[in-house]
Amino acid sequence: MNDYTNEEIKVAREKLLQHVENNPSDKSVLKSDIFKDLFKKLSSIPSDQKKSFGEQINNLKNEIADSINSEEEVSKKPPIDVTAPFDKNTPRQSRPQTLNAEFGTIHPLNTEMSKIIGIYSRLGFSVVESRQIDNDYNMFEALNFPEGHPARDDYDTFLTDNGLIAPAHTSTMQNRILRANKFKLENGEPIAFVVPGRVFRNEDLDATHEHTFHQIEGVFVDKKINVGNLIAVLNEFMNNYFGENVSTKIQPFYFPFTEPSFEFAIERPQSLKKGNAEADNWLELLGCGMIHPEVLKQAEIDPAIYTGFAWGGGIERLVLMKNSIEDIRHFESGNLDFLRQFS
Ligand code: FA5
Repeated sequence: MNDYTNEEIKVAREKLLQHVENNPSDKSVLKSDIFKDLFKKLSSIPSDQKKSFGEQINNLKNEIADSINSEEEVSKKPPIDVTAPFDKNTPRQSRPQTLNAEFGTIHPLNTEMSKIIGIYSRLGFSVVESRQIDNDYNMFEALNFPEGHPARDDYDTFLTDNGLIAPAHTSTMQNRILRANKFKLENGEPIAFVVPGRVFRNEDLDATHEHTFHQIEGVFVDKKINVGNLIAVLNEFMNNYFGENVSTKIQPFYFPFTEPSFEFAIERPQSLKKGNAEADNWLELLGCGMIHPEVLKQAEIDPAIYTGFAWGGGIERLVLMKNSIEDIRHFESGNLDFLRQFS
């Protein structure tokens, strides 16, 4: 900090700094009348005061020149990147510590989701993402669960104060997809979509149940479609995803929105088998069936002309089975030792 003892220098300094604040890059201030007056004064004061007064004028000139330069530097800096986790213009040593990129990995669920979508795309399915907040119509009504239907209880999830729903399954997208694409049927093309998405359930947690997990829904409608087509698509997917022929089984089940309905299970890998009982060695991967005529009617598609199938499967469970992971809760645990095994 410069030491200005002369009152006139102090007054001049205040005016000059004020000017720089208002005109950050105006270099002409260094030649302004304020400096001219100070130099005039220098020639008229007693010689024993000249040295000190002269030094103070020079110091003031340097100080003002520096403040102009630093303003200029700021204006030369690149604009702030609002997506950066800190202001890129802060000096390196004052930035928050961040993890080196080499310690990060893509989350295994994202990697696997891409592979799963890739397989269905190659089989001819288009992709639409599901919503994370939905309404009663898409969650229940459009899927043939009228008000008071007992099967609504199987999909206990979270509600907002104004009655919106965190969807318990990706089937909430069926009506939207059917409605938006029924023109394809009229043009002689099938409706073929998969719908990845995050779903939510009020659930007791264990090694195969999470409260927030991911599903992928499939919807296919055309003329003359039957259960054989459904099973063929699912087996083709499984063999592609697991890279080998895996043992699967399909057994009757009940969903209000498919008729007939099935559960599709896969044989656990050796390390995840739980006991000798038949039921302990299979894991339910998805629910499926032929789209109920009521669901087609809700989308204004004539069930006397068109039929179709749908399925909805858990992504986490697929990944568990593929990698012999013993507990679904690892995925959201934030345990880096677990996550890094997938890098
Ligand atoms: C359904 O969600 C139906 N919407 C599936 C369906 C779609 C049937 C289209 C017919 C036509 P379900 O509740 O069984 O069905 O769940 C489907 C799959 O999601 C299960 O097989 C399982 O893989 C996964 N899943 C279900 N609950 C959980 C959970 N709490 N944690 C992890 N995965 C789960």
